[in-house]
Amino acid sequence: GLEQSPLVLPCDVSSDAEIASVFEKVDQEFGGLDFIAHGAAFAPREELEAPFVNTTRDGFRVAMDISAYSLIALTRAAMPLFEKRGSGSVVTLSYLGSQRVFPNYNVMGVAKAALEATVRYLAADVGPKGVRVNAVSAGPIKTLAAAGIKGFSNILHVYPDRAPLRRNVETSEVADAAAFLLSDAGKGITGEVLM
Ligand code: 0WE
Repeated sequence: GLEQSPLVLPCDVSSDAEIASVFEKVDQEFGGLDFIAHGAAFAPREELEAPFVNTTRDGFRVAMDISAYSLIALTRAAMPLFEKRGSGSVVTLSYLGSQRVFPNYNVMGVAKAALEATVRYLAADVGPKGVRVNAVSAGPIKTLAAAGIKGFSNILHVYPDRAPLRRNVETSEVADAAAFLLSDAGKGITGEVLM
């Protein structure tokens, strides 16, 4: 069963060929798909440290490709598998830097704004096929990727002073929100960004 041998596959989300290959293997193994949890994001490190006005054309392109376009590409590739199950649900991860300015978040904020708009356009497009698309906008989490980013640890320290619950979010709380949206508990919710 799945617990004994989960299917773990690498996937460069900037490659349509690798995306196609992943869903081909999922189809072979399971004959359909219930949901996607999308958590891919990347901006070249320099873009998170240099002044925003110095954002490079290539840094912008890479951030948008990996962090926003990949949701469209993965959802498209999953549609035939969702249709085999009669419905599907997609959740992606965003951050409030899409709506407000956070020091150093820079081009990632622009990419998250594009990602959240992508959630709404995808939701409208695939909704008639029974597929829902939502985002969870998590607070800052001390991950390996975040460690060492200029300004990140300051943000982590400011949230407990200002957030309504006076603390940072836990990873399990982000997972619970995603599980809600992915499951039938959220079956009437689409095109939403859940804080
Ligand atoms: O979305 C993010 C970070 C995603 C991210 C992280 C890295 C680090 C390593 C994207 N690209 C890269 N590129 C790398 O080379 N967050 C919500 C976490 C985060 O990152 C920040 C934050 C917060 C919060 C960067 C600056 C300021 C605040």
